[in-house]
Amino acid sequence: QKSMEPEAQPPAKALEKCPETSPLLVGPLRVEFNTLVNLEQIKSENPNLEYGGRFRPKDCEALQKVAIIIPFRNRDEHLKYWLYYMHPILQRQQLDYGVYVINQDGDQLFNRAKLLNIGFTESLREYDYDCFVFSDVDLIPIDDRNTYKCFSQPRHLSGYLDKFGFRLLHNWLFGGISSLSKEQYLKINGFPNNYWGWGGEDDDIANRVASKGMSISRPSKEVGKCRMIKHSSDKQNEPNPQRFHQVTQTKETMDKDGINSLSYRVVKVDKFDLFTKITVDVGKP
Ligand code: UDH
Ligand code: NGS
Repeated sequence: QKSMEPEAQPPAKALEKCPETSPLLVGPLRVEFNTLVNLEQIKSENPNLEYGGRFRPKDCEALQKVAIIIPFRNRDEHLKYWLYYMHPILQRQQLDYGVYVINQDGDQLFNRAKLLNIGFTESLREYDYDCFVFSDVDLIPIDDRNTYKCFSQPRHLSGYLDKFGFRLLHNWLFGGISSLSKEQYLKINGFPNNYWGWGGEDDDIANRVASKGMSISRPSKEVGKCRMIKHSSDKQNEPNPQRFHQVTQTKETMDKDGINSLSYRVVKVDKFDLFTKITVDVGKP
């Protein structure tokens, strides 16, 4: 008599850790922003993504759990390119990752660093991330060996931009794309909340890093090149006239302004196939 028992499954075995260097990497990539991409195409090209823009490797246990935080307002065209290029790269890097687009509601002055603090907080409400990659929406690495993970020091992943002839402007540059472990981020009390408009917030973060005895690490120039999508200036993100003074005050301000003083209101959370969008009210200056 035939048994109705389901076929015996092998006992669930813990996955082995992924290797230090992913065998799936291909190196230099072709990145251009001339042909339009659409979300349906990106979805069908990334069938292994989970809802909300989550992924973990099937065959091994990722070495890091990475939340990717994108400060955002009104850049949907850039976001499509970001998703188109980054999802395949991040999967080849064998990361356990989630993509969080932190969308500033309203039309007050933009506040990049505060949005990044919010991304840190909100992503941790969902999952036990141990590493945070903060990325502008318009930057794409042109080599997949530039891994979106955390290192023993805070890392600047976008030091060599096409718009500067792939030259590093100066050694303390920290804007664009950066990564900090949860521990590194908390050590500097997160990021400043009071840089409204363009500029200086990344210098403040670099000051925080230095004042806690850490340094900025970078990939080699060979691996660290990035392209930026050309665009015109945004509304309500004009250069902040106070930034030159503010960056001289980091040591005095950093202990009271940061993740320990963050306040905001979540307006809406949208879970899309390719990313999680969190719309927030950051207030005004
Ligand atoms: N951002 C938005 N919307 C805005 C402003 C900024 O999404 O309205 C985000 C976006 O992720 C952007 C990042 O914040 O990549 C940083 O914005 P930024 O304006 O500081 O930097 P970006 O590299 O431009 O985009 C630099 C100046 C471009 C002006 C060139 C005109 N001369
Ligand atoms: C510095 C800004 C930084 C900025 C860097 C590069 O001067 O926020 O230029 O900007 N600091 C101040 O203004 C105090 S870039 O030319 O890449 O747009 O990141």
